[in-house]
Amino acid sequence: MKSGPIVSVIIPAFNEENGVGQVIAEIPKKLVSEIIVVNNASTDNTERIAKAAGATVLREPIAGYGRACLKAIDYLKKSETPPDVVVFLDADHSDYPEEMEKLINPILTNGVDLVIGSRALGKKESGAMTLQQIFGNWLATRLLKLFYNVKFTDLGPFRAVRFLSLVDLDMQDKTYGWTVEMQIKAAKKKMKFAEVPVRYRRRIGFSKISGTVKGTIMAGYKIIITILKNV
Ligand SMILES: Nc1nc2c(ncn2[C@@H]2O[C@H](COP(=O)(O)OP(=O)(O)O)[C@@H](O)[C@H]2O)c(=O)[nH]1
Ligand SMILES: [Mg+2]
Repeated sequence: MKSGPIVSVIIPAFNEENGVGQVIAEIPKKLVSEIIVVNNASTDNTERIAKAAGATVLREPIAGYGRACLKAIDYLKKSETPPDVVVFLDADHSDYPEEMEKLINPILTNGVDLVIGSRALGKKESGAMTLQQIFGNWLATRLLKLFYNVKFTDLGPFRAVRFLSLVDLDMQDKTYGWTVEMQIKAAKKKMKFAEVPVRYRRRIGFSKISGTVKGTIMAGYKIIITILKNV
């Protein structure tokens, strides 16, 4: 049984039967108390595989990345032993779960509230991100500087946040605006944030967002709207 700070990992997953088991297997178990996979209306074996790999599985029947994350936060709020730190991680094996410790450490040792794993600062496998995605993240982070005067280099999904700060952020976005909303609100609340370089590789399985025209346009649109509406 793990002692010390309580760390929970939240993995939103929509049809990730080929990736989710490996992602869970690669999470450093000595750091983590609970791995929560939110099955977002998958039609494949995501849920069975996540359970077999040892995760707690929650179900969110309505699609949406943010909605799935909110489901897990609600669950943690009701827990008798709420975590000290929450880590968000995608189910597609693009991130390197073994890098989790460097996301968590600034929170545990340095009073940081939010740590973003930056793919812009880290090493990306060729083809791991589309050009539109790289450009979109660059543009979004420029706008964050312009409107909120904060310096981020990425809106990456792999991130750690102090649980009490996360609750204080009162997250609302149900879909693709989720990551940028968190960064904007942390900036507005003058929370202490940091970035650490993370590596990024080609996903297992098919992209639902950046790899599709519809997903790219919807995500780009939602991210820009979220930046503008919070100013
Ligand atoms: N909960 C939920 N997760 C989703 C949805 N769409 C994608 N995901 C998950 O969000 C993560 C990122 O999606 P992905 O397709 O890899 O997008 P990309 O990284 O932008 O190409 C993966 O873990 C997906 O399973 C959705 O509608 N709901
Ligand atoms: Mg992905």
